[in-house]
Order: sequence, then C-alpha cells, then structure tokens
Amino acid sequence: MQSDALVLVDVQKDFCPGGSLAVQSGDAVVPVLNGYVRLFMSKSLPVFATRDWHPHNHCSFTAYGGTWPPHCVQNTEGARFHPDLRLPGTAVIISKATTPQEEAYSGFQGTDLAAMLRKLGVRRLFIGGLATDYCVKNTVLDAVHAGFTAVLLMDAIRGVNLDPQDSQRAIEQMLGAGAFGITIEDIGQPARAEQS
Ligand code: VGL
Ligand code: ZN
Repeated sequence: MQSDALVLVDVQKDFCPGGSLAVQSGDAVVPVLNGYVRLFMSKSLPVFATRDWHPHNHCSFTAYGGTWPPHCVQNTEGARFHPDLRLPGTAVIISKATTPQEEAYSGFQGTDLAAMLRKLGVRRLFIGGLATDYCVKNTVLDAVHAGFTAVLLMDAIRGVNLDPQDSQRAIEQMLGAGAFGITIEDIGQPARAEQS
C-alpha cells in the first residue's frame, strides 16, 4: 500500500549481545527485520530507522542520575546499527534523545518523524526493533496517539525485561491502545535462512 512505511527502532550494537545495554537475543530481530526491509523495498515503500543517539553526559546514564549504563553515545561503536542489518541507502535515519537533559524513548519525541511521514502521505506504520518495553512501546503508543495505524512486528521485537513480565505487559499495552500485531508470514513469504 502506498501509505505504508517501515520503522526500525534502535537496532544498535549496544542493545545486542556484547553491547553495553544488551537485550537478550536482541540480535535475533536482525534477520527478520531484513525480511521486512526486503518486502518494503520491493514495493518502493519508505523505510525509517530510529537510533538512540545520546551525548556522553545524557541524563539516562547512572552517572547523571538515570537508570542505564552509558549506551548509544553519539559516534561510538555501540551506537552503530547492527552490522548485519540491511539498511537501504534510502532509509531515513531518525536520531533521538540527543540532548543531555531529556530522555526520549519514542522515535516521535523531539524529532521530525511525524512531519516526514505526513509529508509522504504515510498513514500506517509497521514497527519493530529494540527494545519492546521501552523504545518500541513508546514509539508505537505515540504513533497511535498521532493518528497513525500502528502495526507491531511481533516476530521482530525483543525487550530489556528488568522485570521478566515487562515485554508481555508492553505488548498488551500496545495492542490495548489499538496497535495490530502481525508476523512476516501475514504479509510476505515465510522466513527462510539468510543467504550470504
Ligand atoms: C532504550 C533503554 C534506554 C530503547 C533506549 O531503545 O528501548 N532502552 N535507552
Ligand atoms: Zn537510551
């Protein structure tokens, strides 16, 4: 559909195994998201990728009164997208939480994302990535509140789970707010092993 866009949330090294704020099996979203990217590119639909892009002294870091270890610091290795993510050259990168004093879990918060989507005539967003219980959740909820139809990619999300139930609760909250849940088999070919 002409009014669809794919939104990849924070598929960054620091949220994957080996990173400073690693999400369990965070890297498992990568091959699945690559399948969605292929599908959207084949239909010439826009792809957006958000990234957590913190200054070194960001308020979410423990040393500055926050709850997280330093992660996704601007221009560091950990802030890079996962190397296996096949981000198209045409993908629009949305940097968020870029100022020291402000946390922003949502890709819409303090960014041009909504304006860019509206300019393109996008009405429905397919959203997946990291982490289910923080940035995916807040991005999906903001999408719904901004009037977009939000489709949660159930097979391409993983959560931090400070409490083991957090991801499940986040999913219930998103679906309860009006988001739809799908897997790639609902809209494309069944997933196959990645070709190298
Ligand atoms: C995120 C915790 C801290 C996320 C970002 O991308 O979900 N989580 N910063
Ligand atoms: Zn962060």
